[in-house]
This record gives sequence, C-alpha cells and structure tokens, in this order.
Amino acid sequence: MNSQNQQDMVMNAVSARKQGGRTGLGARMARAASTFALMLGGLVPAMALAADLQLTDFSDTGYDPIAAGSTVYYNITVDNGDASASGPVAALFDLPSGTALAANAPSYCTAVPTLTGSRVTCLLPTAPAPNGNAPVSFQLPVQTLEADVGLINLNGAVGYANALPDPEAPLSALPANDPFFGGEANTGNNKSSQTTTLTAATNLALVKTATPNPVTGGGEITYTMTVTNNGPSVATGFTVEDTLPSSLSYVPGSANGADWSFTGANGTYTGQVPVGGSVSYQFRAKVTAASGTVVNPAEVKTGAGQPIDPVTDDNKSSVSTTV
Ligand SMILES: [Ca+2]
Ligand SMILES: [Ca+2]
Ligand SMILES: [Ca+2]
Repeated sequence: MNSQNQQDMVMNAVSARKQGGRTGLGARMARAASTFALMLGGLVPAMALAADLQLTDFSDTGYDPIAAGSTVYYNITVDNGDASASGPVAALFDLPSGTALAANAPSYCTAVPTLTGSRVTCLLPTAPAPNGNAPVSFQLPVQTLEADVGLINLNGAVGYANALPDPEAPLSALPANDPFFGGEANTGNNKSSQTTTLTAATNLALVKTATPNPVTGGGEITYTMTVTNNGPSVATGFTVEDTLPSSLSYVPGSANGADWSFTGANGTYTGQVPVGGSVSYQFRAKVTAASGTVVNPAEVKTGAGQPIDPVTDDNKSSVSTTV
C-alpha cells in the first residue's frame, strides 16, 4: 500500500468517524425524515440512515467442550444492518489469560498482552455492506495451551477502526457512548461473548537420547526415554512405544525405571506425573549391524481412558547412532 492510499484510508476513516459521531441525533432525524418521506409517498427524498454494525456470530460450534491445550476456532460474522456505509471496521476480542491468538489467525488480526490476557484487534479488509447485504465472516483460532481445565470466556466487540479503545479497557465494560461504537443508536448488538469448556488433557512430550555415539558393531547402545507432562492435568497410564529396527536387538531385562512396567523396550508409566514433571526409563540394545547408521524412533501415547494429548507433534523422538 502506498502512502497516498494510506492517507486516503485515514481520510475515509476520519470522514466515517465524523458521520458516526452525529448519528445519535442524526440517525433519529434521518429516520424521522425517512418516515416522513414514506408518508408523503416518496415526494421528499429520504436522507441517509446510519450504519448499524453488529457481531451476528461469535460461536464455538464443534469446539465446545474440547481438551485443554487444543486450538478453538471461533466463528465470527460482522454485519451492518442499516443503510449507511460504516467506513473501516474493527472486530476486537478479549482473550483470557492462558490463551493466545494462534499463529494461523487471519493476517489482519493482531494481539497485544493485557493485564487479564490479551486484546486481539482484527482490522477487517472490507467493511460489511449496508442493509446486511455482505456480512464479513472469518475464523478466530485461539490456543488454550496454558489454560486450566474449566471454563474460558471470550468477549468481542465490533466498531470503528479509527476509534480503537484502550486495550486495558475490558470490552465487556465498554459503555454505549464509547467512541469505538461511533454514536450508533443500537450498540447492544455490537458486543457478544462466548464460553468454552476445557476438559482434562495431558500434553506429553518425549525426548529420547542414546549413548555412546559412535558405537562399535556388536556393542550396546543405552537409550533413555524422558516424558514431560506439559499439562494441564496430571498424567498416568501412558506408554512409550519403541519398536527396534532390525539392526538392534533388545537386551532382555535391561529396561529399568521407577514406576514403569515393561514389554521389551516399551514402557508404561504407572505412577502420577504432575504438570511440569518429567519421568524417564532406560534400556539397552545390542547393535547387530557391522557398520552404517542405526535410526531408532519412539513415540509416547496416552493410555485408554486417560485424558487425550491435544498436541501430538512433540510426542515422537528419534535418535541416530553411527556404527
Ligand atoms: Ca450496532
Ligand atoms: Ca460455547
Ligand atoms: Ca504432546
């Protein structure tokens, strides 16, 4: 965008702001004139009506309830129910602490931290057309990685992009006469909220290491599997699956670790791992290859009946050892 376009946008925004500013009285006068025009059978041309921005959809269908740590995709629709163009529109959201705007959010949405979480500002690339003719919809992806099990509540508001409120002023408490609402007659439909239930979950992460490296053919490698519980719930009953490649042979009875039970190189944890805690076990494997590289991956999986793992890209770990 060149500077002239930016300047034009600002001027358009200022112009819209001025129009919005007089809509309290102006809208009533306009409606009266319009009604009068109808009464006269169209003999008098109707004056322009005000814009009526509204947040017509703020839903979490398909994502409520959801395991804590998951990304919730909120459906957002912004509309203009009245006859005048609004000028540039902003949709704002207050995200509670422990949640964050996900990286795959629309490029026109940005977040800043606040005392209670974060304020997301979405500067809509196009304004919804008057009279509900072209509502603007998008999805707001919100990470819940640090949120506790229970309810999270998000507040949203739509208004005029040239009069953004202080991010520290909660949207739920913005008064009807806040400049952000542009003097609209109906501000009750500018705000909405959504509550989502976060259920128990354990985001487990596996890190696997091996020693020595390199190893001589016919020698033994000691593998160490470390599982960290990144929460938000206590973890138990998970299994690390390590299927050895043909170049390795499990050394019988070599697996050891407190509160683990073993089937070959696979370990199931029977204790309780608090949030932020880590547990590990070791086993040995004999190298049956004479040379080359031994690649040995493993994966941690939650047990049957246990809370799910909402983030699985950290569940696998692989080690390569030179022979
Ligand atoms: Ca409105
Ligand atoms: Ca909900
Ligand atoms: Ca995980």
